[in-house]
Amino acid sequence: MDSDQIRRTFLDYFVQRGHRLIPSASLVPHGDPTLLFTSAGMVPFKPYFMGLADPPAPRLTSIQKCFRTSDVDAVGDASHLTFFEMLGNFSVGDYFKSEAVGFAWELCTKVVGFPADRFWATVYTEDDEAFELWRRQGVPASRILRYGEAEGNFWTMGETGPCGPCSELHYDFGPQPGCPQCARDACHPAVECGRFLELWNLVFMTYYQAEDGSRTPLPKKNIDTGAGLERWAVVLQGKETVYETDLFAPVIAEVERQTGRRYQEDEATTRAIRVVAEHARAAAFLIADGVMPSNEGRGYVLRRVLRRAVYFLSRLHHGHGAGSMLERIAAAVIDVMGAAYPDLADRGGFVLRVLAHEEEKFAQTLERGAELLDQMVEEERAGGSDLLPGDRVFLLHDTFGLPRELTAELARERGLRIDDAGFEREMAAQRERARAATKFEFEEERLRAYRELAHIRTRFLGYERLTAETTVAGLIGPSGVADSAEAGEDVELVLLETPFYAEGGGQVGDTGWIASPTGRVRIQDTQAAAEGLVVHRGRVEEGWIAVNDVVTASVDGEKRLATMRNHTATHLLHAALRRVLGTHVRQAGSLVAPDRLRFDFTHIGGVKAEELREVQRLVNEKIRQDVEVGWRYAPYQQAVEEGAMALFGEKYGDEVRVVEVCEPEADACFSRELCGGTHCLRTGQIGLFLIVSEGSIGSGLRRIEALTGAAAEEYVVAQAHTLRSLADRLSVPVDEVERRVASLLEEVESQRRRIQALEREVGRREVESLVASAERLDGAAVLAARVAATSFEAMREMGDLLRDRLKSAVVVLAAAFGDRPNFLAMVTPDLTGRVHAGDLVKQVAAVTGGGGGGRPDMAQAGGKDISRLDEALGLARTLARERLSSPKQD
Ligand code: ALA
Repeated sequence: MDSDQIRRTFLDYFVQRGHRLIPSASLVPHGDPTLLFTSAGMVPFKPYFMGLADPPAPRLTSIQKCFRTSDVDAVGDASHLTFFEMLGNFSVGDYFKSEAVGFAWELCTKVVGFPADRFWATVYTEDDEAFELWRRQGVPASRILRYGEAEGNFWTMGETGPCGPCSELHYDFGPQPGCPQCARDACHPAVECGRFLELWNLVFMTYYQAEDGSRTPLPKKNIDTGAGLERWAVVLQGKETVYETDLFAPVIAEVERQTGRRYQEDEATTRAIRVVAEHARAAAFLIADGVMPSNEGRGYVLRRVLRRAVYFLSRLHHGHGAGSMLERIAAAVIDVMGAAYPDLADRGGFVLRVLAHEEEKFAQTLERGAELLDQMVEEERAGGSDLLPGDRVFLLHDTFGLPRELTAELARERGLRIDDAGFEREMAAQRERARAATKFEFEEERLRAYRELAHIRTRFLGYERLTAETTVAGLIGPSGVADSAEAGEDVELVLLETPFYAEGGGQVGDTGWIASPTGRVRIQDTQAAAEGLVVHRGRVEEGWIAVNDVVTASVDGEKRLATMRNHTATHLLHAALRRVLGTHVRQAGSLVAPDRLRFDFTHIGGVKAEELREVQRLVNEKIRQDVEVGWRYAPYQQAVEEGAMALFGEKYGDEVRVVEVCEPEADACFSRELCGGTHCLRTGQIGLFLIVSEGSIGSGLRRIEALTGAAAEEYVVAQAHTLRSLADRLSVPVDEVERRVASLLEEVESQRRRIQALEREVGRREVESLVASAERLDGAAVLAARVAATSFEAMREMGDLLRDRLKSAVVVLAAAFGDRPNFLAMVTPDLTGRVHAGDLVKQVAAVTGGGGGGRPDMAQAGGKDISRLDEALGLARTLARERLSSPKQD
């Protein structure tokens, strides 16, 4: 069976048994800050299991693309992957253990045709029911093992989330040579000698695990299963590792072509080729789902994977600089996977550009990191150590992206070892920082309250109106669900209907008032706590408010209208960018607030001023045409087929809202997006659109900030005012300001050049007198003097002149600038064996309370106490004399 047949067979089987087929969700989990990546098939269904949202059907099946960071360092062996496809069937409160076991067994042994006598099953220690179920399918009792939590038979998502005991199916390849347990006929799946391969995990999902580790029952009993497509392919295609299956073979072949190496040439080569292939595949999928390389969060994980790929490529190809090897390898990935994942194929061009860009950049970083390493090695050696400390290795890894393996190798070539334990400590500290940073700060109390209120579905009225008469359906006080709250207390109110928009799709939540006959609540924010559960956050300002109160909810209209202008303008901006820059442009983030809009988008390279002007012109043209902004509901698939821009991370749902700006007479719409936000009725209401800034916010990512409506007007008025007063000060009319400023700048520049020339002349004369004052010691000159320079650059220039004149010399110059003493030490190459400029300047600067260092021939340092400058120069002279008269030591 090729991998596509496996996918089809699996899905057909479950669809025929009443399961709704759900397409793979994005690798970036939608609305779940507890997770960096979609790491299992059940992730998009988490709200269903928790009872926070209704599933589209009680039985679901999917093939979910997954990414896991836990095994990055193990990639390269036979089976560990960062990216993989998980086949799964799910029951949300529908069938349970017996059907799940029955389905799995029938599909494996009757439909797919795995030989039944190769299977072993594992069950959770005390799960007699599961044990009995496998027995009934005909699995011999000797091959049903009871494993505890330590062996992985209690599945959890992570620190929190739905979880439950699980039961696994393992495939037995037969005894492995070299395995003592196999030899004694005592081997079992937990031994990990390569004999067993886990093919399917069935989770009997019954609990919710809270942050403190406590487990409470979920509303219903559920089934969540996961089977690795790649592993099935290994067995069904009779291969030894995933890399030989049809999912990887063409990619491996491309790595071989690019590097001129052979897979299985030797162990290290095989591993490197696998890492490159695996990481190229994972990176391509991550980028296609909107992740861009960066230094934090998801982007950092992507960057790490990419850099490992480039590093291993450089090992395979002896040096990088081969250009876009990774790009061509990823093209092979897209060839293999594009049919099953059309999004990957659609965004292929963009994916490849990002990869080529990152590869090129990292090649440079690798070089810079290597230079820095040279410096560090020198310092350590000078200090008599042959160990590169862990914090240095970590710095190279963290700041310069130099993988530890590479640092170790380069250091070894220079005769140093690296401090592995120290590096591990730094890494552990960083992991702890990262963990603390990504941990969801969610008070358990509040989460519990939301689950309690999850049955309430607030109807949103805010597309048509800004006030509504309605009823308080739920109330959350400081310690959970409550009946009432009074003046001074913070509350979250849940209403039966609401005109308040809950933050989403980049648009901020509405603010306003909720008033009852007995009290008033100032609403500062509106959020969706779960699907359909809208909470209005605020503070009771007067009286008190209670559940079942009839209230008037009024949105702050002026703010909301301003927000609507910015939201509609955001859609026009997105469309205009795609017209002007190309259709690779995609929204990567967006903020729609009352006072401004911010739009992040993917685009490699800069945006020219005239392109930006054209974008702004197009948007304003649409505004002047005063086109109607229409919206309607449509099935997701239809909307996407009609060309609606679906954003990354959009969740599959039956009906989506489409917002479009179409002129009646034109056949194509200017803008069409899936969007739940609130919009102007007509584009003319935006009034004016002004881009106030544009720039890069990371590789391949750019940000535009813009204003509309009254904010844009105020901006123009303020700018005009500034220009007017500038013109007044320059005593010219406004349209001559530019010329006047240019001529003033020219004047300043020519003055600067004159001063520089003068300074240089003074410096040259100073050099002459310095040369004359140098002391001679055994043919070498020693010079330590104060000079009038005002920058390190000027000092270095003098240093160079002195070197040329003195030929063999130790020179220390001191100058006062920036209120501080500064030092430059220079040693001619014939003397660096005896005097190290870096060490010298360090000791000298220390006299004035400063520090610094550098190369053996040139170094600089800054000090603090200017009154001790002469003393410092005296020490410089003494040290230089001492070292020059000591015997040469090389
Ligand atoms: N969610 C389960 C897993 O990831 C099936 O193994």
